[in-house]
Amino acid sequence: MTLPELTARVSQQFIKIYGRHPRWMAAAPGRVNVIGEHTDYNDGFVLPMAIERYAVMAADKSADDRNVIQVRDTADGVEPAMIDLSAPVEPGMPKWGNYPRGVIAGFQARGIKPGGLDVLLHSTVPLGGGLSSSAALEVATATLLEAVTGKTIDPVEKALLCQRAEHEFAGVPCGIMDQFISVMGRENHLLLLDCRSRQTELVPMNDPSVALLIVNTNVKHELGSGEYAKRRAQCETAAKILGVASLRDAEPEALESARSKIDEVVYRRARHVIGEIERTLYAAEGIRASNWLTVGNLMYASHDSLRDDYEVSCKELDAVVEIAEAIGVKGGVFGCRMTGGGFGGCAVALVRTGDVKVISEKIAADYKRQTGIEATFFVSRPAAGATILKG
Ligand code: GAF
Repeated sequence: MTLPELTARVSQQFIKIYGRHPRWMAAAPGRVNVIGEHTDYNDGFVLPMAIERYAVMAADKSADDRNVIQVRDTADGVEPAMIDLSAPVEPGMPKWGNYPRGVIAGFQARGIKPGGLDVLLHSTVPLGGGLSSSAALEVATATLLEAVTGKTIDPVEKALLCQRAEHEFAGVPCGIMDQFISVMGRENHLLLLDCRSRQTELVPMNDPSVALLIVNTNVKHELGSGEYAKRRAQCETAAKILGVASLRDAEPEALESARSKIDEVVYRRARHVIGEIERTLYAAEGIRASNWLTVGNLMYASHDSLRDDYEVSCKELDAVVEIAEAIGVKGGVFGCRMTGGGFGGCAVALVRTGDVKVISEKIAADYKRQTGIEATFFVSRPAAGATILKG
């Protein structure tokens, strides 16, 4: 469904649920990371793109003038989040409401007061798919509040406000990639983001002969499980031992010379990060030059490193990548890797556009045979970042 179609549909649903037209609407996309995984919180580089899957929010002033933001979800059986603005906003139940809560608290902290609202949320970003459904929800909330209050926040500040919501209200010590791309995505471009300087460079990705095929293993990924925080801590330990501010500053040779002083697991974590930062820069060069073989090989190398050194893959993601690799360039696959935090969720494959259907069918059949699970597939062009749709 295109964004205008989605907008019309959510507007209709708002009318059905609240009995009047929405006055404001906003959307923010999910993302797929082409390469640069677990590098953002190490001050490294990432290369994501926004996808044509969105969290859409529609709103009107609260019907009964209460100082409460009520957020309903269009999905059946989801408990609404009631966010009372008469006291400082804090984490609470239902848990999903902590994403909008955290963003509203961020606006309050800046002295921006949205007042009571009736809000409807509809998201087409698969939940737990590693495609940043939570960042899309945070950024959609922030964009909606910008529309409601007429106060625009600088894009970098806005992404950081949403990241803080995730840290403080959802308890996930994430990096800055997901919120940045959801705010700053551009149609037909990947975003090369330097997570240290926060400088961004748009990398054109508009060659119609290739496509990014997203394969959802339909194994849910959970970042709150503690493994993510553990990886972050291991990276900090490695940086400390190497005497650098972050792994961005570590040379591969320095890591090798220090190997005997470093715990074996911590050593492998650092090896992934240092290698991945380098691969990301090479991949950006490859994309600029439409050198799809090189980009594809870097994607495979990234996956191997995430599986063996960083240990954030799972057997289902490995199965998808192995099937894709077996199809090979002859069958139209240049490269494939897990994408996002890991432990389930999606893989992303760089494929020849004309072969998308055959490749999807082959992966679906072999994956089902190996795991008993139905995978789901979609292709997305690089999409634009968050936008005010109405108001
Ligand atoms: C998750 C986090 F939210 C990101 O900040 C990033 O670290 C990613 O995992 C791994 O690259 O999506």
